[in-house]
Parts: sequence; C-alpha cells; structure tokens
Amino acid sequence: MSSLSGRGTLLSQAIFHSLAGISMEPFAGLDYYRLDELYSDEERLIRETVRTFVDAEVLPIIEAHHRQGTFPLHLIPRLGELGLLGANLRGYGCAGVSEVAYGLIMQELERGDSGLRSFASVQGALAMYPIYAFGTEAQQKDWLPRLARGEKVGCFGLTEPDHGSDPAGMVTKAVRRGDGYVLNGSKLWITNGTIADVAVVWARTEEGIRGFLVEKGTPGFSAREIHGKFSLRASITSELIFQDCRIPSASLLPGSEQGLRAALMCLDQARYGIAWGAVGAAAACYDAALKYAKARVQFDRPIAGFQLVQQKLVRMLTEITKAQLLCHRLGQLKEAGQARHTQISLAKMNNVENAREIARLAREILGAAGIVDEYPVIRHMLNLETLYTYEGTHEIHTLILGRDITGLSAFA
Ligand code: TGC
Ligand code: FAD
Repeated sequence: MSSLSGRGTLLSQAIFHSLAGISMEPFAGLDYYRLDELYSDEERLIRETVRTFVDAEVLPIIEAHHRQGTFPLHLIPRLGELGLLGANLRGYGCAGVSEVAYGLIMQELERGDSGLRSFASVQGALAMYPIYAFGTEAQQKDWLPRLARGEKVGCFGLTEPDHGSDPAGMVTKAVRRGDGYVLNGSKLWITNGTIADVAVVWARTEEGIRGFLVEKGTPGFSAREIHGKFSLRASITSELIFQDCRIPSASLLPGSEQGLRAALMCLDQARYGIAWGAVGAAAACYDAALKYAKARVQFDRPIAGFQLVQQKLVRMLTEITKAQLLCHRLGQLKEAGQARHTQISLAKMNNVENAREIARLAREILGAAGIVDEYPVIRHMLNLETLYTYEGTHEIHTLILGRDITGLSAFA
C-alpha cells in the first residue's frame, strides 16, 4: 500500500483541505469489474478527492462556460492547490503520484469536462513535462514550481496551419543570430495559447527540430484566440504567431536535441492522460443515460425496460469496462517504465473511439432531451469530436499500430 506521506505529500494535504470545505454530491462511479480492489488506498483517495472537487466546483458551472465559450480561469489555482498539475512528476513541488493515480485524476477531471482535463493535460504533460525531461536545471527551477501551483500557465506549440498530422514538415524556423535565435512562423490550434505565460515551441533549426521556451510578452510573439468552435467550448484554443521574435540561447531546451522524437515523447504523456480521460467522459454519459432510462416512462413503463434500450446500455457498460482495464494495465506498464508508445496509441485510439460512440448512444437514449445542455451528454458528445482529432487523429494512431505490427509504414 502506498504511503500518504512522502511523494504524495502535496496532494494528500490538499485532499484534506478539500474534503473539509466542500459538500459531497454522490456519483456512484462505474466499477463493474471491481477495479477498485486493484487500486492502492492512495489512488482511491486521490480519485475520490478529484471526484468530489468536480462534483462541487465544476459541474455546477460548466454548462454556463460551455454556452459562453469560456474557460473557468478561477479553477487554475485550485487545480494547483489540489496538486493536480504535473501530478506524476517528481520534485519541484509536483505531487509525484503513481501513473495510475495520475490517470484517475484525468478520468475524473474529464467526467467534468474535456476542456478541464485538456487544461491539466497541456499544463502537466505538454508544458511541464518537456521542461522536466529536456530542460536545464535553471529552467526547471524557474518554471516547474510555478506551473505546478497554477500561478503560471503553459502551452505547447507543435501543430502548424499546413502541418497537423505531419509535424515533421513544420516550417517554423529558429535561426541562430548572435547570442540567441530568431523565430519566424506560426502554430495553430494551441490549447491555452492566449493565457499562457510560457509556450513550448517546436521549430526547425540548422541542427534539426528543437524545443524552445518562449515567454509571453517577448517582442515578435503574439497570440489570438480561435472562436466559433462547436467542440471543447470550455477551453481556450489559439494561434501563436512569431515574427522576427528574438529569444536568448537560454530558451533552448537542450534535451530536445533528439528532434521530433522529443516532441513525440511529450505527446505520449498527453495521449496517456486522454486514454483515461475518455473513460470519464464516457462514464458521465452512461450515468446520465442509465438514470434517464430508469425514470423516463413511455408505453406505460420505464424505457430502461425495452430490449433495444438495454442493448445500448449494455454496450456502453461493456466498452467502458474494457477501456478501464486497458488503462489500468497501461498504467502499470508506464509506472514500470515499460509502456511502448504504440501501446499508448492503442489505448488513446480505442478509448476515444468508444467514448465517442457511447456519447452518441446516450444521446439517443435521452431522445429530445439529449440535445439540450440540461444534461451533460451533448456537451461530452461534442467534446469527444476534438479528442478524436487531437493528439494524433484516430487514423494516425491506426497507422502507427499498423506500422508496428506489419513493419510497413503507411506514412511514407
Ligand atoms: P517517425 O519516423 O515515426 O518518428 C521519429 C522518431 O521518433 C520516434 N517516435 C516516437 N518516440 C516516442 N514517442 C512516440 N510516440 C514516437 N513516435 C515515433 C521514432 O522511433 C523515431 O525515432 P528515431 O530515433 O528513429 O529518430 O516520424 P514521422 O515523421 O514518420 O511521424 C510519425 C507520426 C505520423 C506517427 C507522428 O508525426 C505523429 O504522431 N503525428 C501526429 C501528430 C500529433 O499527434 N500532434 C499532436 C499535437 S499536440 C496536441 O494535439 C495537443 S492537444 C491538447 C490537449 O490535450 O488538450
Ligand atoms: P490533418 O493532419 O490535416 O488531417 C485531416 C484528416 O486527414 C484527418 O482525418 C486525418 O486523420 C487524415 N489524414 C492525415 N494524414 C493521413 C494519412 N497519412 N493517412 C490517412 N489519413 C490521414 N496542437 C498542438 O500542437 N498543441 C495544442 O495544444 C493543440 N490543441 C488542440 C486543441 C483543439 C481543440 C484541437 C481541435 C486541436 C489541437 N491541436 C493542438 C492540433 C491537433 O493536434 C491537430 O488538429 C491534429 O494533429 C490533426 O491535424 P489537422 O487538424 O491539421 O488535420
């Protein structure tokens, strides 16, 4: 059994603060195969803490943010206080929880909203992780504690207007000039871009693709928010623009000399969180559909009594349970440092595809009520369209796996 002291200290302290201050709303959870027995006491406690936080502080406000197309900024320091940002990293004020606990955090945040999990994913896996894995000690000491506390926000710029699935073709350039670099180019679809204090930016140099830290306010660096989204509305998505943007040599992440591979290693961290997060979104849809089906009466009986409705509910339960099992085993492998990136691809691909289908089935069960935001289903259904595309589209993960098992690349 893991201890609540030691590496879990920050999160554990936050747990007790949190439980003392907020009322509990019941969410029965979904554990058909008794996975709870496989989690440690610490992992269950962390899961319950995040579940309670989401019930009390996220669910009451999230529909309004979704309608308005805004991110609940006031939750950022709260996520930091609870130890949920970069929670699987060690030191620098990070909670240092197990990979399974980290996954459970992502699952519960996404039960609230994919935008909230995206915020935590980008902050932890795509901003903090590259600094942690590829940065200098000075960069780590400077940024990680503040990012962990939610005092500062980070973003990750890999995708470009003309290079999404194929980041190796990126055209953003960092050219050596004097004691630094000059950046030119743009990045598109960047989560947290306009609110980020620091952007991890991937650019082509004479030595290959490298990662740089670009601070907000650097002359030549600007960001604009993308509006008109019908998915992930409670999340900020932006374009980053670099026009003769001068950055010092100290901005380079020296460990990123592995080139694109370094960027892809960051994606592995985020894809792992998405695999778990998709389970949370699916569970929220299943929960809503089951409750609705038991309460809604047609032809003088609850619609849950109809075979076709039961078939949908059973399909949802089955796919969620399979996804949970996949996540748990992947978490064990990751904890042991043995998770292959192709295994992470399989979990992201499978769990998102099934969550997307589960959300559609839930929407069907709710009938007309399924298209209004009085219920969370339509919001999750729309959000899952983004999950299907970002962090490697469903098709790209299919081809990653196809290449792995055949030895033949369908990309080239
Ligand atoms: P390829 O030749 O396959 O790989 C280059 C080198 O990298 C190694 N590698 C990986 N290493 C670690 N993790 C991975 N996932 C890796 N995939 C590949 C590979 O072994 C090789 O190493 P080496 O030592 O031999 O050089 O490169 P490729 O150019 O053929 O590309 C392959 C492909 C298409 C799979 C890759 O480009 C890809 O994954 N594309 C999808 C792009 C993507 O996922 N973008 C996501 C942007 S960030 C985002 O969406 C954030 S969402 C925010 C949120 O969560 O809210
Ligand atoms: P494209 O690559 O143009 O693909 C279009 C279609 O073609 C897809 O169906 C794709 O699967 C298919 N396709 C492409 N190549 C092949 C092939 N070889 N074989 C078969 N089919 C193929 N990026 C970041 O860097 N940082 C972020 O923080 C970030 N946040 C995001 C937030 C949101 C809300 C969204 C929607 C995206 C975000 N992204 C981010 C970008 C995301 O990673 C890209 O959208 C994704 O990688 C796909 O790129 P694309 O949209 O350009 O699609």
